[in-house]
This record gives sequence, C-alpha cells and structure tokens, in this order.
Amino acid sequence: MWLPCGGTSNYIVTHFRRRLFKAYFRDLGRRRCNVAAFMPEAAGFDGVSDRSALQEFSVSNSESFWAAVARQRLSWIRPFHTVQDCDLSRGEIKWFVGGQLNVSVNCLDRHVHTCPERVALIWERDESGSEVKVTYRSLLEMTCRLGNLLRRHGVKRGDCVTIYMPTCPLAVASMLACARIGAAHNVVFAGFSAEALAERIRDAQSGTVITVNQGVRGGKVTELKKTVDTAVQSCPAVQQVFVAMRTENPVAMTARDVAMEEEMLKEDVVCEPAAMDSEDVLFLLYTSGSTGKPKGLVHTQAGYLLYAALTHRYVFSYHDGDVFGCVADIGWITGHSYSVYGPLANGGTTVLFESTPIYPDPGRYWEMVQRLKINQFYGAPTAIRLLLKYGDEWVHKYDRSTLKTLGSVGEPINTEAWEWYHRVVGDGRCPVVDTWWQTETGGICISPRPSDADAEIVPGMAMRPFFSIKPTLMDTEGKVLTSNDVSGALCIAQPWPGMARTIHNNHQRFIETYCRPHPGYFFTGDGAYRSKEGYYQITGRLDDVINVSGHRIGTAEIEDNQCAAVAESAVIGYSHDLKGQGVYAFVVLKNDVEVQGAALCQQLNNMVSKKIAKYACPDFIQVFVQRLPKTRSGKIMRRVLRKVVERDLDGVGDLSTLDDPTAVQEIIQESRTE
Ligand code: 6R9
Repeated sequence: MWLPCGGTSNYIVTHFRRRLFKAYFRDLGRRRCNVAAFMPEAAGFDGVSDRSALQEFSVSNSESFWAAVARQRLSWIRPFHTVQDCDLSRGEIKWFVGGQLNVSVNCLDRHVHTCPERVALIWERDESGSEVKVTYRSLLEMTCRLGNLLRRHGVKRGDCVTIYMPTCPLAVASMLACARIGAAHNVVFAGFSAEALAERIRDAQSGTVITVNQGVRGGKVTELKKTVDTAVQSCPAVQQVFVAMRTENPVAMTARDVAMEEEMLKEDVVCEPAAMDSEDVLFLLYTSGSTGKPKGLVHTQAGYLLYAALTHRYVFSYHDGDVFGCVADIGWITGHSYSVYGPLANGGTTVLFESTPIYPDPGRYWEMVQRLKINQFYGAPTAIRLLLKYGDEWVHKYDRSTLKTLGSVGEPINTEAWEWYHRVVGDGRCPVVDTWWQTETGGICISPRPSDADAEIVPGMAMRPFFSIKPTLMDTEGKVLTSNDVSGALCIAQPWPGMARTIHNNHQRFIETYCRPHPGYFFTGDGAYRSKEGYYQITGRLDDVINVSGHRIGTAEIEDNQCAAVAESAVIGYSHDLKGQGVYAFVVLKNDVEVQGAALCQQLNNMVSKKIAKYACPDFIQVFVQRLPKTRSGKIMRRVLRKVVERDLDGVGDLSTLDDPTAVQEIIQESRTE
C-alpha cells in the first residue's frame, strides 16, 4: 500500500479503498453501459466491458457472439437449434441450423410494421437530378406483386432466376421477390456481353430471366433486351423472360417474353413468404477466376444476411435516419451486400446509383451527395483515382457537410488517392474506411472501423479484423507467421456466417481453391502485411506476386509509389534471365502533364528504392499508356498485362469481365512502339 501504516491511516486506507472500489465500479458500469449502447448484445457477454474486450469475445466465443446477434437482429419463423456446424478443411459450412426465416420479411415487412413511410431506396437515375424515392411500404408491394407473378409463371422454391438489369428499384424488388418465394437469384452485371450472360445462365441452370427493354448509363442507351434475346438462343432451359421498361422505347417481344410491369399490376400486393431454412441458397454470384470459367459462388439465407447487416451497421457506423450511398452496381457483391441486403436488413435508406462518376461531369458524386444528403459514401479506388485527375474544383463546388464516413473497396487504395479522399472529399473530418473483403467472404472482413472513435486510421490500410474474424498469415511453406512486421498469404482461421458455402455445381473446386491450400483455414488468395502494431495491409493477389531474386513483392507495394505526374500504375513480373523475375511497370499520366520519359523513370526508381529497396525498382517502365485493362468493377487485370508482355495473346484466358477490350489493343500497340 502506498500509505505508511499507522493508527490514523487505517481510516484513510478504508476510505480510499471504498472510493477506489466505487470509482472502479462506476467506471466499469460506464464502460459496460458504453459497450452496451454500442452493441446491446454485449450486455449479455461475460467479462465484456469495452470494445476491445468485445472484439476478443467475438473471436474466442464466436458461437455465443453470433447466436446473440442472430437472435437480436433477425426475425425468425423458427429458431435455430445449432449455432454452427462447420468443418473448414472439408468445406462444410452451416450456420443457424434448424432455423427458418424469410430474407424479404427481414428486409421489408418488419420495417413496414414500424415505419412504412420511411424511404428504403433512393434511385439515383442516370439522368442527374431525377431521383426516385421508394418507401418501405411501396417496395414491399412491388416485391409481393413480383413474387406472385413469378409464382404464377411457375417459378418454384429452389429454382434460380437470372437478373440482367441496371441498378434500379425493380432489380432490387426482383432480388427480394426471389427471396420471398424461395428462389435463388443470379444477378449478372448488365454490361456483360450476350456470350458472358449465356454462360452464366447455363451454368446457373436458370429457366427464367428478368431484364429491361434498354439500359441507360453515362447518357448512353444499351440494348439489354436484345442482348438477352441473343444470349437465350444458346440457353435451351430458358422458358420465360420478364421485360421491364427502363425507357419508353418499345422492344420486340416474343412468345417467351412477359411485359413485367403490366402483369405485376394484375397481381395481389400480399405474397405469402416462404419459410426458408438458414442454409437454403439465397443467391449465386459469378466472379471470374484467373483461369478457367467463372465461378458461381453460393450464399445462403441467414448467415449472409446477418453478416451483411452487422458489417453495414458497424463498419460505416450507420444509424437510423442516415442516407447510405454505395455507388457499386448491383451486379457485384458490393452492390448485393451494401446497396441492398445490409442497409435494408437494418431498415436503412440506401442509394441505388445507376450512372458513372463522370456523367454528366466529374462532379457527379459530390453533387449527388449534396442533393441526397448522403451520410456514408462507399466507392472504389479506381473512381477516386479518376476523379483526382480532374482536380479539386469538382469537389469543392458542392456541400459535403452531411458526410460522416467514407469507404473504399475493391482494390488497394494507394496513399495519394486515400489522402485526397480524406482531405478533399471529406474535408479532413471523416474517417476513411478501406474495407477488405471478397465475393467469397460475403461482407467486410478487415476495415479500420469499428474501433474507438479516436482510434488511429493509417492511410491505405484495412487494418482491423471485423467481429469474430481471425486473420492469419502463412509463410511460403504453409507455416503460421506469429510475429508482427511480416508478410504472408492471408487466411482466415475460423468460419464466419457470411462466407460462401460452395461453388455452384462444383464443390470440389471450392475445396481446392479455398480449403485445401491451408487445411483448416479459409485461403483468400491475397497477400497481406501485418505491421509492427498488428494492423493488416493487403499487398495484392498472390498470383500477381513478383519474385525478384528471391524477394517476394506484392504489386500494391510498388504501385503505391507514385509521383505527382502519375495517375495510376500497374506492375507485373516477367521472366528475367538473371533475377528470375523482373518488374515491368505500366504508367498512366495525369491529364495535361508534360514530362520527359527518362526523368519520370528516374523519379519513380528513386521513390521505389527509397520506400522499398533497389531490387524492387522497375526494370522496364512503359509510360504514356492511355489506360489500364480493368474489370468492369474496376480491378486492374494484371494477368492480361502479363500475357501482353509475354506476347502470348492466346493465353489470356477468360476476358468476359474486361471492361473495354480496346484498352488491351492500345497497350499492345504501345508496347510494340516502345
Ligand atoms: C468486395 C470485392 C475481391 C478481391 C480481393 C482483393 C481485392 C477488395 C480490397 C482489395 C485491397 C481492399 N480487394 N477490397 N484489395 N484492399 N480494400 O471487391 O469483391 O470482386 O470478389 O474482389 O478484391 O484482391 O481478393 P471481389
């Protein structure tokens, strides 16, 4: 004790003890109260008095954590009897076994009971300034009519419906109508070619397709119905195509086609929801593998919905009344989890963005933020880098004071883009959350938030695992790396409810891709660095890793070294006589920049050798590339760049997800003239 012993001090000691005791419990009470205010379920978790204890609890008591959250946040028709039944090494994943629920009831009906007139969707149409608001009541009506229509046309529980539509309320209602009647949906991005669409319809064994007459994006009209007509010629199983009208232009209808809105009007606004088992299929979503055909990842009902809802609520700190603006297309997992399921499960108001970041001008996002009073904005680094090129004026023109959180997803966000997003878009006052996840993970797994309000955020780092996520890094021999300040293959050490359950029709491929490389772990295919402080930073796809003279370098590490003249870059490894692999860099310059190639190369080399090491310096820099080949969701296709450099154009593999094939032609031309 710090007081000297003596007669009079006894009183003081007791007095102090009592005060200390009281203060301890007051503090504990306050912390408990804080943590329960943050997450009500936490009040029932033993020993959880603050957020870091909550995080630890969620990892080491993942079953209790998810059981409490599932009971609290989902409406069940029948409660589950087993929280999880998983064996990662065999790729057997089951959550909330025995439970029954309906996803559309969770996303709609329960909010209609409490707040029918709340806006569920704000459809930000391509035509700027013509947004359409849809309340929970009317979205439920739309969904029910559509559910009844599908049922009347023979769509049954367990069938799979392909949705080939732009981001719009009817597309959301189509997804939810499938969920209502127990059919699975398969949304295909409405920019894919007829061939890519046909391949996905066939693989999903869809007998029904939903589309629109025409799409409108960036002011351009696309003939979506015609694309479907071509696609279904090679899909004998397709019996019916529902056609909604996005524009007023009529399209040729065949005997197979159904005029969707007209027929919906004949249907009842009440549609009995199917009681679905937790592990029934909710949707398939195709994502391209680097080789082979696209994979139809399968997500199921309860676990997916719960994970989307919880991550949406806590990563973005979404609160009732906020307007959530995720600008991803519904054809991607980001659109599924954060434009549709997460926000709607939380009774939120979500923006459906139909346009592009530069239509009608590069101020589009920020004008929309001002007009719709968006509180959380969630976009992709590729768009941020594009807008950065156009300068700050386009941002400053608009009032962004409603913004509270900015999110990034899809690729590593380089430091320059991160700083610009934070400083210019967010006026330096909004946390930027760089969220790492995959179609396979169903929702965000690593992100700077949730954490304490004043917890540091390091630019360009995803940083902290979400509740119950246990990231693990493996070395090249497959051993777990336990220390900090290391890089390795990113795995996740225990199952979580949002993870994909299988690849449609190919469970073997699921096991081989995700479970076999590191038995007992889910293998992500990405590389990551764990910093001295224990924060995670994604270094890029492992199949893109470059190995120079025995040093493994992630693409993101080199690409982050950009100088003022550079808009974006991509590096790949190519075969090099001495070093095994050399570094080949493609560099896109900012608009109106005049630089000498040699000076720029010198500058870039200096930066890389200063920040990483001399061995990481590009051996060859192809400057003045107009643009990089990207997927339609904005990811750089390094695989294609590698083939260009190797002059192996026949070996490029699946190109169906490539945004604009002319980008590849340009690079081939330029690489010949260099
Ligand atoms: C949500 C989504 C998944 C792949 C993933 C990784 C890359 C996504 C990232 C990121 C670095 C981030 N990725 N988010 N890389 N930082 N914040 O994009 O899903 O289309 O399946 O792509 O995207 O390589 O493995 P998906």
